[in-house]
Amino acid sequence: NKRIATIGDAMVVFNPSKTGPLRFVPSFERAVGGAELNFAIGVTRLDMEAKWISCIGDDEFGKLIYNFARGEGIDVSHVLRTPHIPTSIYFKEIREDGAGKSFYYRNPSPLLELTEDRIDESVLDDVDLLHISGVYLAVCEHNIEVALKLIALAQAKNIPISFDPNLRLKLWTIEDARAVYEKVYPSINLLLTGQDEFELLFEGRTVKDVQECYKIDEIIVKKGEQGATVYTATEQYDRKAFSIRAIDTVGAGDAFDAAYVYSYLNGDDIGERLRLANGAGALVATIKGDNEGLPSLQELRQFIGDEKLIER
Ligand code: ADP
Ligand code: KDG
Repeated sequence: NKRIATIGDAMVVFNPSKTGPLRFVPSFERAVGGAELNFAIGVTRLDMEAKWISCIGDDEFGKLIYNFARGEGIDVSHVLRTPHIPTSIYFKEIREDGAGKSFYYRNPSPLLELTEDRIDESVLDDVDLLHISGVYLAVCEHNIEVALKLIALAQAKNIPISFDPNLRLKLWTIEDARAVYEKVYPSINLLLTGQDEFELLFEGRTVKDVQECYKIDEIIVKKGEQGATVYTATEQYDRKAFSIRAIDTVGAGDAFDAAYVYSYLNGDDIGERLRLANGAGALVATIKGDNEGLPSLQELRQFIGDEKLIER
């Protein structure tokens, strides 16, 4: 089985019991989220293996996240615990159209304790791909050093690297994000980005220009209900989204990334990767929660029409 590694914060998520401004929401349902953990769950559900590197609080919520990740079958052997910093949490507001707004309580994050010297040199020894996301880079200043160390380890082993900028302007400024991402782009093979995010980050530069500048093999642009486009040095592939009623789109991008990376490691062609990725993104958007809708391989194949669905 192929194996990916990723690093990042996880949070207890409080999903609102109804849509609209948070101050009018009387109750919440507790769940678990975090972009990188969502990604790890996504690839694990698709029958690959995932190693999630992290640090969580040594508290009740940390135990919940740890058990949750283990329950999903994720390799948690590189998850540290700290008694000094509480596990991160966030509250979600959901609009009528399924779009989400986040209210974070994650500063400081337990990742403050996961310094570069605590990263085991052998952590990528058995790994086929390293996935980095911008949320991780935003959460603590030293995370960029840790990420660059992992990136260097991956490069030394010829392991491909995927990167999702996952821009969170509640965590840092666009200027800071741009400056940090600049250090990451030259090392990556796959850039998985949202369309608006691309425009914000690259201020009018074309995909071709960005691709040539940083020598990125594939730039994958996610376009919500419009689907997605992949740009290689010579070709462009467009695929429409699946038609669904979106309930909660938070996590759709992580699902897309997970399915794309799964299919990439599986050796599928780009059209097939896009079909699976659009399918996984759509499925997550149909269910409340950041990762609850992440499909198994069979559910994904049924949804995209490769297998017949028998309900009863
Ligand atoms: P990000 O969160 O990274 O910006 P998007 O919102 O573009 O990601 O969603 C990621 C992918 O999930 C899309 O490219 C698409 O495949 C799928 N998706 C998201 N929203 C919808 C929707 N409303 N209808 C169908 N597919 C969707
Ligand atoms: O991509 C989904 C994530 O946004 C969500 O699970 C929470 O990591 C998160 C964040 O910082 O927004």
